[in-house]
Amino acid sequence: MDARKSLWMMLLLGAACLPAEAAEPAAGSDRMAWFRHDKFGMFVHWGPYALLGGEWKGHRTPSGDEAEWIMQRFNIPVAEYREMAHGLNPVKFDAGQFAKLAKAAGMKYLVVTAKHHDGFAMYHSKVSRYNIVDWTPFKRDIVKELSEACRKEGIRFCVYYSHREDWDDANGYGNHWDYDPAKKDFEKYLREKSLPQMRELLTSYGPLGLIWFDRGIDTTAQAQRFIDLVHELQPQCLINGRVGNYAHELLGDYQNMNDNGMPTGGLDEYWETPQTLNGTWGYNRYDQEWKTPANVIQRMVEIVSKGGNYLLNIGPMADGTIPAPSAAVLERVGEWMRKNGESIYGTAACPVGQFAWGRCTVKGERVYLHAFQRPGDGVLRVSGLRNEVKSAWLLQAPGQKLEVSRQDGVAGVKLPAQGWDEGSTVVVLEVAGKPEAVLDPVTQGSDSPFHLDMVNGQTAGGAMKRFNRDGKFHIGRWSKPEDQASWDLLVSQPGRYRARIRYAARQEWAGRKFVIELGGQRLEKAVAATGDWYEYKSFDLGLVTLPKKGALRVAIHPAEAGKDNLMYFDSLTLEPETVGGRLGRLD
Ligand code: H79
Repeated sequence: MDARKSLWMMLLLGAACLPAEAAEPAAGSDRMAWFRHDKFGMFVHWGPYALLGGEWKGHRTPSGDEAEWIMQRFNIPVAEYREMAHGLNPVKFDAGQFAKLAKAAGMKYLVVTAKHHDGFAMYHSKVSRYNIVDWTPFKRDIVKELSEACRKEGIRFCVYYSHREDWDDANGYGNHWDYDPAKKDFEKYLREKSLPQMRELLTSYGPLGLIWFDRGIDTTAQAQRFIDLVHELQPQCLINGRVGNYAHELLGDYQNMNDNGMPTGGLDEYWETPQTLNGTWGYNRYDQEWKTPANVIQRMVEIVSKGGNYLLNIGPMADGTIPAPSAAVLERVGEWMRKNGESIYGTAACPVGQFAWGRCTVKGERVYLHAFQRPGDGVLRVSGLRNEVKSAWLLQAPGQKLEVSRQDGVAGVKLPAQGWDEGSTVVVLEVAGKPEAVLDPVTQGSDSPFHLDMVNGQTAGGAMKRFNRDGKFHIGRWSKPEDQASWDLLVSQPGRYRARIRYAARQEWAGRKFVIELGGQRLEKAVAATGDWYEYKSFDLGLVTLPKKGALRVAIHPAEAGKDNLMYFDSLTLEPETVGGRLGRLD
């Protein structure tokens, strides 16, 4: 922070020195406690596709393709794929090895593909003979063995179930090469395969931590039948957001980022990112592009620093072996976790944002600084932390206190020359009180607009920073005046500004009044429908005046209480009116 900015910071103290948004998501209850604490899980993608390993009749799947998609990629006829699946015989499979590897890696839950899009069940289903027990010489129930092994090792057992996609079933979704899409009876598929298999999974393998649905489903009513079934049979079991239609209001207990996705800023909801160790989920013998342990550690830290969970995949081979390179990476990550787990488990999102040298997580009255790289002068600078720093030490050397300086609101921690760890070196800051941020106001350059969005805004009341598959992120869930989003601005050019707002609103929400408070001014406008769920549009709100230099608060909220969401807010832009045309961002 330069001197000018820190002067402004002093002026703003009191006005803009807000407590950081609660790092813990507002939604949820005790059902979410384990999910909030555990942070790190193992994903297992395993099915008949492992036998092909990314190759069909001499043709490899193109690079970037995922090996579990091979049936669809080559439009393999059901009869041929089924014939191939008879050969699945993972004689080297040892469920204990999977659970022990997860445990050694510091993972706390395991999610296995009970049925992927190819329609093959990796458990003994009575609904369809197309399963590992009835269809293969192996004749053992993999889901059962894994569930037992996980319980023994203290790993929470969970299943993945592709509830819409089914390339084997004439009425399932996705196979257009064997079956005529026009003749599909999807309702029959739900009634006769998908929902009954879900019932089997919920009644045969003990308590499940969560069900991981994938690919969404066409209607909210269909999704609700799965949700109701889970709630009826296992009310504690969590449901991921992919249970519902991706283009509608998201359902479920938590949201998944896109595969391998990362939010730009903190979200106010529970979330998880699924990632793979190489470029495929199912086993592909040609994909040897493994992430390094350091890279995996940094990805995990980044996700946890933004309040999310990390679900990391292995793709076992057809004989039941876990590919050695993936096991080796996980073991190294586990070594790091054994030493540094305190800075991951049970922590919450970092209230003070991202640093050039790394990230942070918080727990109680501690801030964990994760240094990915050592700054040239060996000093980790932390700006924006409101609390007094009482003491600092390397997580692995608690006896040796580190020197802490404080200048212009920036804390500096002198790193020792020794004790550097792979991926991330963790420094513990013991601070006075719960870690909170002094929020940097949104500043402007010469003639440049203010861009106010979910990353630099603060939510209060019921308003939440949320994920959606289509529009990526927005602020939503606000229905009454206390549900607000706000920004603190530092005006350097007083004058007239054109205000533009960008949001998505459904027909039912049209006409609701919203208020923009801007210094002393109050602008009241009506929400206009923009189209379907996540169709964002920009609206010109006219000219506003930013009367003087210095601090100014902008807030937006519903004018009065109503039953619906006000809008899915994307951003508010304040553009200086200049002679000879507008400057800045144009939509
Ligand atoms: O189970 C894993 C994926 O198979 C599944 N989700 C993760 C957890 C997934 N389902 N759908 N998608 C991912 C997105 C669809 C990607 C596709 Fe493709 C792009 C399908 C066809 C083009 C990737 C590239 C798969 C085949 C080629």
